[in-house]
Amino acid sequence: MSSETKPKPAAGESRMKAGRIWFNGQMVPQEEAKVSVLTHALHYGTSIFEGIRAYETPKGPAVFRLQEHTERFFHSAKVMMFEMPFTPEQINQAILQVIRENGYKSCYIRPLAWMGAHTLGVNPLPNNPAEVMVAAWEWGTYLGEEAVRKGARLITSSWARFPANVMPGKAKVGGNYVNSALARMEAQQSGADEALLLDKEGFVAEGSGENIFFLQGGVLYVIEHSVNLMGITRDSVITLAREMGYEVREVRATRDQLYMADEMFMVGTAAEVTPVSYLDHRPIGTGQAGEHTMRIRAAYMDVVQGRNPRYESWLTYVS
Ligand code: PPE
Repeated sequence: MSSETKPKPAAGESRMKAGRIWFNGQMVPQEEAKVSVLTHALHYGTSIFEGIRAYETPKGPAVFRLQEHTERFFHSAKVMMFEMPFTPEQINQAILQVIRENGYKSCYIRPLAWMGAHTLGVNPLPNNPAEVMVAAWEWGTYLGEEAVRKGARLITSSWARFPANVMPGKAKVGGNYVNSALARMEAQQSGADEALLLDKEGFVAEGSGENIFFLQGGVLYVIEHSVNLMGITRDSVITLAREMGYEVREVRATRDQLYMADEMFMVGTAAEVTPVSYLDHRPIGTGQAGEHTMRIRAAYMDVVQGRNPRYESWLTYVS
């Protein structure tokens, strides 16, 4: 169905199903987790967030790399000078409580902190301390099952990834995601699954919500941190691939280098490990999901789903 013929929800109609939400310290039904239209973050993008997944494992649901995500959440808060009214340990407990109370076996978890509705005007600080919530919902594959099986089709966005002296790209700030949303809409409207963003010099930066890897001559290359988010999945995949025997090199790459790659894939909490089959209408390798990519994906899924005892320390069991 094209976007024109899809029935549109009325403004304010709830489509998301997140069950019970931890809202400033209280568990409340989704319908009650509401904010004012004068919320500073709604006007100026002054929010910070995390994206975390919990997976079904043989020992019950487990959160993947909870400590690292909570640490990044508080680092983002520091960048934005948010006073956090809760400790990292309280946020960890809130996350586990949300999963438990909603009875999820696996889910995507979204902690969010934002500048509230005390005053408007661009200076956010009168709105401290920040408000905080943790919601979770069931979220399947990020770019669809077909992208996982056959590889995603990407186009290079006409929107560049913002430079480091424009926006804090290492922090997960709500406002940063206007850049991602513009790129993602452009890709989707052009019939692609996802956008590749270049930095202002024209080198490969990242996807709208994923870090980029490619294989060439048996070596696994990963795009250097540069202006990109320091992805936790990226870090996990580098560790796993090295253990699997791959030589992993961090590089600054150009888009034509990707056209010449044997394989390419994207990684992120939501996207997990997603093969890329086409970039800018050119097949990557054979134009299918790469063989090494799928091995790395399988290794990643084994770890997150608790089938690899070596990486138990990356899992926090819910009960
Ligand atoms: N870059 C960007 C810009 C980004 O948003 C993400 C996560 C990554 C890289 C990968 O980071 P990590 O999840 O730590 O491996 N994108 C999140 C948002 C997805 C969304 O649509 O919302 C995510 O994957 O949770």
